[in-house]
Formats: sequence, structure tokens, C-alpha cells
Amino acid sequence: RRPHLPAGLAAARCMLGPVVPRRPPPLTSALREPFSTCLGRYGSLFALWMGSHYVVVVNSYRHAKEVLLKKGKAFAGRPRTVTTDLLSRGGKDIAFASYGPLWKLQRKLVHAALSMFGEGSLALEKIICREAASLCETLSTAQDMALDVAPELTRAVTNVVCSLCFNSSYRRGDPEFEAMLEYSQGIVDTVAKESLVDIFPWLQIFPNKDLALLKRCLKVRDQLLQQKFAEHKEAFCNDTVRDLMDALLQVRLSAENGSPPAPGLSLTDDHLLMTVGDIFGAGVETTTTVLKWAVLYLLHYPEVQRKIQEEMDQKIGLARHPHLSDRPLLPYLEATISEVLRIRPVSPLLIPHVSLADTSIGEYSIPKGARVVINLWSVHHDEKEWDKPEEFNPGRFLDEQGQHIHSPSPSYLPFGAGIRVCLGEVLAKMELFLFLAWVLQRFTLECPRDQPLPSLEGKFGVVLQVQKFRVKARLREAWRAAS
Ligand code: HEM
Ligand code: PLO
Repeated sequence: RRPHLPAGLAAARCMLGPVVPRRPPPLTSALREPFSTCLGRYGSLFALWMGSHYVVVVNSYRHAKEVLLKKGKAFAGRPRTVTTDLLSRGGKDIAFASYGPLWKLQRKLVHAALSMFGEGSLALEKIICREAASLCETLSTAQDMALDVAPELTRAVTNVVCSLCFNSSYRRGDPEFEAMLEYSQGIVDTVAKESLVDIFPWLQIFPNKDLALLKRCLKVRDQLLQQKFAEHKEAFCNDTVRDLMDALLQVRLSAENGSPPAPGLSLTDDHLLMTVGDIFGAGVETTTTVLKWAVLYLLHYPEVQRKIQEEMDQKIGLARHPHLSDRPLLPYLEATISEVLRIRPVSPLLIPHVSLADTSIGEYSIPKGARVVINLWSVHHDEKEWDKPEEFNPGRFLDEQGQHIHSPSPSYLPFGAGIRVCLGEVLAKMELFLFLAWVLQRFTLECPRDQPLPSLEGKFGVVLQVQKFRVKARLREAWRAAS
């Protein structure tokens, strides 16, 4: 059969090719299968041609760990595609930049800034709790209404990452926030989803609706970033580094004054803007998506919600708010978060990796320049590793006493692993825990009466999106009585 790749569909599915051969095979046709059947049907590894690109798909955790951990450096490259080049100004960010000294420096700077302002600091916990309180306030005012919680969850998460990146936050209805919501959705819908134009770049010379939308959205994003940049430059003071943008600006300015971060390395304005754009974009879209999946699963599994609430009532009660230090006290909530990350991985194909030299996976040779897609969906739904993988069962992450969380299988990589591992794992886990704990301490989330349970099927994009749904947040009797 001839390959037939309607835009947007390809990445949500898996395509069949021959098992990875010692030499790239001749151009083969691509079939499609829902990616849940990939591992069972095609085994741990297979390859296919997408346009002129040789693509290797990895379906099992053993091969995934070989790529990400054991041979992490050999597979640390990223493909250049039309859409990610537009998003990142030709790979000047972190996520879509190829391996090299500048990428290393950008990662190091962000890591240092996140540690300084965020992870492990009480200041960040305070910021998250402030946003959690505001989220609960909104849910209270909309009580018993069928509410689309997505914008509220997004605002809460955005304000945390906005504080980290720009030392600012948004109020409800802020037009800049509304614009951000719109452009970011446009980007998620159009970037890095194995669309035709990313497979056959020459197609960009023809009119293309998705590409036009992406360019429009990037224009709005760029204006926002540029404005923040200008404000930060104006207010910059070397002695008080307030946020990530200041931290990057400091490195940039000291390079201008003759002290580059490393000999021969120059961090341009584009690198600085794209780095902040990445952290802001990743910070918003990933964590919000996981929160939406969590709420959706709690609607489907009210008994899980009840168990979380019972655990909270017993361990922390209703007289005080949850703190980060309560994490060891609430293993069932932690297990629920782990299960959500397993059953609906935010990034079900990670970001494609590229081999930087001739290398191998298992017994197969992989040529330099091959694109390697880690099928995290298969890894997280592998029947040999997970008992009834389609079932939502937080208990699988608990030990026999139900007191500690652990992964029952090594086939679990929600944040990737190795040299390209997610930079925001610690931050994301802090937010997921606190937002869910605050909301569930006060409210029971229900599906509005006379509405069917919303679909658990994801919508593929650069993140696995949740379809729109409405929720009724009912104030818990116990909370009402206690307050
Ligand atoms: C990369 C997952 C939140 C920043 C990744 C990757 C995954 C991932 C799977 C790709 C790893 C690879 O390609 O091998 C998640 C999940 C999150 C989350 C599940 C939320 C629950 C965040 C947050 C930030 C962030 C909050 C920012 C503060 C990044 C960056 C990369 C990345 C910059 C690119 C790393 C690189 O290419 O070197 N993330 N992420 N992520 N993530 Fe996250
Ligand atoms: C999300 C939309 C934003 O407007 C721009 C953006 C920047 C970084 C991307 C993020 C988007 C999607 C999720 C990504 C993140 C970098 C790492 C993260 C791809 C496109 C993941 C999950 O890998």
C-alpha cells in the first residue's frame, strides 16, 4: 500500500515497518494501528521511513532505557522540523535544540534558576498555595454549577510558572492571559505532531492552514516574550535576580562585559527568549494537562476520590491546609498522581531523539541521523509489565501495607530519563500534589447530572490533550461543618 499520512493522525497511531534491519530498508509503506496495539503486534522495535527520514520506534522499556540511559549521549540529538524550527527559532531553545554546548549551558542555567527560586524553597510552596487558594475560591463561587475547570486550572498553573519566569501573575479575565490561552492552544494543535509538512518540508511552499495558524500564534507569543524582556532589561539590577529571565539576562549582560559563561559560547537574545518560552510553555501545558486528566479520572472513579479524601481527613484533618511536607502522609494521593501519569502520559511519544553517531539498540544497528521515537504509551500499557494496564488502579503503586509508593514495574518513564530527562519534574510534582490536595480537601468533584461521563480518549498533539468537559464542584459537608 502507498503511505497515506493525513496531517495530525500519524503520531496518534503507530505505523508498521519491518523490524529494524542492519541497514536501513528501502522505502516501505506505512500502515497504521492504534498505538496501544504496537508492542503486542510489532514487538519491541521496528522501523519505517517517513519521507526521507529513517524512524525507529521503541516499544519496550528495556530498549527505551538503553536509548535514554545507557546510550543517552549517542541518542541525545533532536530532529529539525519545520514546525519546531518556527517555535524555537531554529532550535535555540532547550527541548527542540540538538545536543551541544549551548544546549548544555541553557539546561544548566535553567536548572540552577529552578533550584534557586523554586524546588526546595518555601517561597515556591507559598506561591503554589496562593494559587491553590484562589482556585478553591473560584470553585466555591461556581459551586454546584457545571463548570469548565480548564481555564481555572490553567490560570493557577500559569501563575506559578509566571512567578518563576517573570515574577508576575494574572488575575481572572486578564486580557493578556486570555491571549496566552489562545495562542498556546494554537501551538499545541499545530507543532511537532508529525504533520505532513514536518515529514516533507518542501510542502511548506504551499498554502497550509496549520502552518498559518502556528505563525499567527507565534507572533502573539513573541510579542508577549519581547515585552517581558524589555521590562526586565529596564528594571535589571545585578544584585537582585528576581526570576528566570533576570538570571538569563545576568549571564547575557556579563558576556557583553567580557565574561562569557564559557570560552566561545554566546547566548544570544534569541537563545534567552526561546529558553524562557520553553519553560513557560512546558510549565503551563504539561502540568495543566495532567491536572485535567486527574480530575477526569476522579469523575470516572469516585471511589478513588473518596479514598483520597478519607486519607486526608485522617492524616491532616480539616483544620489546616495541606503542605508539601504532608507528601509522605498521603501515599494514596501520590499513588493516584503516579497512576494518572502512567495511564495517560502527557508526552506519549516523548520528543523524538536522534542518533548522533552510528550505534545500536539491542542487537540491531542504528545509523547516525536516525530518528528514535520512544513509544511511552506502549511502555506504560505493556501487558507483560502491568496487570490490566487499561484499568485505573492507584493501588498498584502502593506497597502491601498501603503506606509507601513504589513502581511495581520498571516500565514507567513519565518524565523520560537520562541526559534529556524533563527539567520540570520536581516542580510539576509539587504542583500536582498541592493543587489536588487543596481541592479535594474541600470539594467533591462530580459529573453534572444528566450529562454522560466525559470521554477518556486523548486528543493527540505535542501533549496528549483532554477533551473539553464540565465538572460540578460540591463543597464537602465535613469542610462546611468544620469551617
Ligand atoms: C522534556 C514530561 C513538566 C520542562 C520532557 C519530556 C517528557 C516530559 C516526557 C521529554 C523527554 C525526552 O525527550 O526524552 C513532563 C511531564 C510533566 C512535565 C509528564 C508534568 C507532569 C514540565 C515542566 C517543565 C518542563 C513543569 C518546566 C518547568 C521540560 C523541558 C524539556 C522537557 C525544558 C526538554 C528537555 C531537553 O530536551 O533537554 N518533559 N514534563 N516539563 N520538559 Fe517536561
Ligand atoms: C506548549 C505550547 C507553548 O505555547 C509552547 C511550548 C513550549 C515548550 C513545549 C510545550 C509547548 C509542549 C510540551 C513540551 C514543551 C517542551 C517539553 C514538553 C514539548 C509546545 C514535553 C512534554 O516534552
